[in-house]
Amino acid sequence: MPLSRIVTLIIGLIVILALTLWLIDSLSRLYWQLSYSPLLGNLLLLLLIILIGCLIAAFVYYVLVLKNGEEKTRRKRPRVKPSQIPAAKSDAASSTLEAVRQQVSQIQDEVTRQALLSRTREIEANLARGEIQVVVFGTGSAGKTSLVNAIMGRIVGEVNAPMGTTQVGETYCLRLKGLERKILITDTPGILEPGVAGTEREELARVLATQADLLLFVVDNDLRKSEYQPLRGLAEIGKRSLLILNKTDLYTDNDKEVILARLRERVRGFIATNDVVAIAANPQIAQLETGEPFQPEPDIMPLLRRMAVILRAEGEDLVADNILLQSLRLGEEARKLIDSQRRRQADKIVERYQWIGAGVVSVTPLPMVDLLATAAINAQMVVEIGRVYGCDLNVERGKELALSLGKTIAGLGIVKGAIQLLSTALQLNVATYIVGKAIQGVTAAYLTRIAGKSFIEYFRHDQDWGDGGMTEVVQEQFKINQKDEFIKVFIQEAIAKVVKPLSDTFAEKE
Ligand SMILES: Nc1nc2c(ncn2[C@@H]2O[C@H](COP(=O)(O)OP(=O)(O)OP(=O)(O)O)[C@@H](O)[C@H]2O)c(=O)[nH]1
Ligand SMILES: [Mg+2]
Repeated sequence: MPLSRIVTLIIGLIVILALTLWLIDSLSRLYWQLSYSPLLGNLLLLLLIILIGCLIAAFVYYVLVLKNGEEKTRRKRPRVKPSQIPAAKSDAASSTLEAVRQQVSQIQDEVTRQALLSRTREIEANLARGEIQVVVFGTGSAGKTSLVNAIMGRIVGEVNAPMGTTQVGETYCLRLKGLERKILITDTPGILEPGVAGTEREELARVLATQADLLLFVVDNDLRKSEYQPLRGLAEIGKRSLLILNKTDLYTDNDKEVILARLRERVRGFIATNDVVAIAANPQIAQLETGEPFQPEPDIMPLLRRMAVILRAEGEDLVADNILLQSLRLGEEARKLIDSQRRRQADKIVERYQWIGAGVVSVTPLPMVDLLATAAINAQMVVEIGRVYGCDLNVERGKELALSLGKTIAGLGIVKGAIQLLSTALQLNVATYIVGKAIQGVTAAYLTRIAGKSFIEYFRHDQDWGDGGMTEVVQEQFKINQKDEFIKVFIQEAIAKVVKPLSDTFAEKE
């Protein structure tokens, strides 16, 4: 409690005490004066008791009502400290980041792992700093830098007619009245510019746009298709965006309204009508009646007003939502990287087992075609693929899975289909009598591959065959592995790994 309040409180108490003493003294005197009449004395006493009772009742009532009222208003308006990100959202972002960090630790490539870790740290730092990032984005020469200049009230970036003036993202700091957070405004290079350098700059601009808490998408006319797509894409990932029609000084009032209406219509559904605003960031020099040149002031008030409303009302949410969004995107990126890392490992396992199976079947040919399907699929391969995906299967379960997949392959007639496909391809490369000897081994290798690839899909989707079941996954893999370019490579490998060893054995026997 501040000192001034304590002093006031003490003085108040002393005054109240003095008044009470004076009151008691006056009343006791009155009582003695009335002592000649006991009735009057008792009446005075009764009056006093009633008065004190009323005072106590009023005090209790006041305390209760006040407390209730306070509670209600507290419940109605949860008081969030202005500089604090809503707790639930920031917690969600923190736990998502924690999950991402755990995912990242599974990535084996050191450089990629470090890069992702540094991005999680960056997001965390943003969460702690809590600045609002406004990114100005749009086609080259739409007037992005001019807008940043006008907002900052001074020349901060180079403005020029040809596209590509802004080469890198430039960030400036701004404070808005009534908003505790700092606002960082980032100017970006234009999108949709020609050439390799243009594409690279666009890539940078897009990265900056996805990091924005609030996006200012600048156009200088109706939206082109090439502008609509990135704008819609960004809105779809949940980016809070304003669409800004710049250079309105070049249009008549009527034309300006027509273009604005058209823009609002085009973005209906993902940008609200009042989030489409018209400005003139750097109006053209006009001529006064005297013939003297005159530079009109930038007209960006509609944008500043809208930005202020949005940032005051949603600033905290925008920051939290964006951090959550970025954490989720990073998580998705890490998930994809882990998926491709696991796939590479699992592919290696399949590669290894397919030729083991081929060798075994070549030495002991099987009497029935369908048996080939069940024999080719090695339970150990299933267990190893499962392990890559973090599933600990025992060999029994591996056998069960291998057997049911083998039966599915046989039931779908894939064995016969594969024999046909592979014999035709082999005949183009080796003598027919060798094809006859080698075909079972080569088919076994091929079936092991189809099975292995199907199991990869199964483990990738958390041990789920999907809506179409095992059959659909197997058919899909058979389709993928029938492609000419794959068969060519496979046959060359089969010749080296199955046909050649077999021919060598025959040659030795002869
Ligand atoms: N008439 C008019 N011209 C403008 C306005 N705003 C910008 N310009 C002009 O448009 C041209 C491009 O402006 P910049 O601000 O450099 O555009 P930019 O979007 O930053 O361009 P890049 O950095 O190349 O992508 C310049 O010649 C500006 O003077 C405006 O409100 N009215
Ligand atoms: Mg620029």
